[in-house]
Amino acid sequence: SSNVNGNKRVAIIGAGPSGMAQLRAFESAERRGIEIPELVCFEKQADWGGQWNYSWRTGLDEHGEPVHSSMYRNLWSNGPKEGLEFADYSFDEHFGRPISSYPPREVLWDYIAGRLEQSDVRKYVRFTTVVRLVTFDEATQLFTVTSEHLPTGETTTEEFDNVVVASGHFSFPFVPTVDGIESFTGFVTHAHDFRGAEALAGKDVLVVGSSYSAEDIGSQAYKMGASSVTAAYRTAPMGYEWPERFEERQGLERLEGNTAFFGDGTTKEVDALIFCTGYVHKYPFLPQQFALSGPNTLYPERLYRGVVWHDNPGLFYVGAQDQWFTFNMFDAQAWYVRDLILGTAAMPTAAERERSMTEWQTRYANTAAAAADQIRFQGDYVRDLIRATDYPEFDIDEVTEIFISWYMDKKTNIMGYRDYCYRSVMTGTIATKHHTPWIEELDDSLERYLSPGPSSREPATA
Ligand code: FAD
Ligand code: NA7
Repeated sequence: SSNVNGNKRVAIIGAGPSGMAQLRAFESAERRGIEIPELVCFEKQADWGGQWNYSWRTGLDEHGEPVHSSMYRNLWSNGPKEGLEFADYSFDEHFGRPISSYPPREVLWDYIAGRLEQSDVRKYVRFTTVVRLVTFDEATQLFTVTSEHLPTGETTTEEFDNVVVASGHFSFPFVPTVDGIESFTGFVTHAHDFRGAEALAGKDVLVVGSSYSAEDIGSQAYKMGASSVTAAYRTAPMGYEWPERFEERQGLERLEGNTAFFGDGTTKEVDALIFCTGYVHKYPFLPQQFALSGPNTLYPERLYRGVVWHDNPGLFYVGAQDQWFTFNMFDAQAWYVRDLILGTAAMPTAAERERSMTEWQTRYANTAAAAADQIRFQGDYVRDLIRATDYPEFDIDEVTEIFISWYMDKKTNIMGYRDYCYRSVMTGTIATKHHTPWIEELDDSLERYLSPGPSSREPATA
């Protein structure tokens, strides 16, 4: 069968953490002497890293393409790095010493990229090349991928045995409307186009939503000196112990000029409105019969084991679910997808896939809404995949506990949780405290992060 694999061609769409995990998975098989298919990874940006590859641009990029990344300058990991650590490439191995539990964006980008820089998989990536269309030929059982090299406009059409969709799903903003918003003269945007909170200093800021983006963009605005932050939730408040100048209110009902009206009958004058209302699954290069749609969920429908497109099992998705686990979950998925493609894992029959999807869907439907239960569900999902592959097994129960502690830390100290430290389940190393508390740190660069920092020259305090 090795010969068969050598003749196969696999397209990977996207070189973010999920596409990079797929490259790594094939490379690790190759290192064990297994013949791998010809890989072509299409990446519309000029570098890899997906969301972690920061761009100052918003709207359309220099080629007129929608800007992919929703990252902002000041983003620091919103969960402990001990929850996302790769099982085959530790933070210790990359940085050569312990670091803190919540590194800024550039530090995480460096870590993701560092794992692949030890191999030559970059040769498989066609950068600044966007996938335009994927079709499937029933007669030949091959996929046709049409792509465009953006700098030259050159269009290429090629055939592949398999396609792995790793294009992310936090790029196309979901933007509801608000009655009266036409009369609002302040600044309006969506989290996707938010790049930094400095310009919000002295402003009364309204964020709409109650998930990660509302929490963190609200916190960034607070950190950078907003006069006030109001978070308008639809279903349930975040419920943290917010500092003064930060509050939650139910339901943004309407705007009249710059006055916001809430569900409890109160009003607030605001200068800036940021929709933190989430994203939609959108795959402009996929015909409807291949395109995932629906809500941001831990178990999307029609995906066997969260990765196989049930209606055409030659097509895979990596990273399509909502995420507590991230990088190591993408690895687990990519290793399993690799084994299905190589034929070292058997593709179950349609009936078996149906049975499995129903079982997991039922279990998911019966999972309580509480964070701890949702985290455990995803932990079990990741474990199931890892056991099916040779990805290094790690203590998922302990990682689940780390996530639950993180969740509690936020309850006790929403503006200070990033100063807490966790122990790696991969190496046993305990994270070190960053030299400067998050709330005071205004320089998010890798250089500053790895420097001894100002406090090293000051006498130690308790
Ligand atoms: P992406 O990172 O989105 O990468 C997809 C890639 O596909 C991109 O490089 C894109 O250019 C490319 N692409 C898309 N369409 C095409 C096309 N048609 N042709 C060619 N290439 C294409 N996770 C954490 O673990 N910790 C965090 O702190 C954290 N913070 C986040 C903050 C924000 C603002 C957002 C939006 C997400 C955050 N995440 C965080 C979750 C994030 O989704 C994952 O960490 C990770 O980036 C997902 O990887 P991915 O490869 O699946 O998708
Ligand atoms: P999420 O996690 O998908 O959350 C979307 C939020 O938007 C959620 O609180 C929703 O509230 C809220 N929402 C959606 N529609 C509306 C309307 N119409 N009105 C009010 N509120 C609404 O997206 P995020 O951007 O926070 O996070 C996505 C990723 O980016 C994540 O992985 C992070 O790491 C960064 P609901 O509870 O449904 O009422």
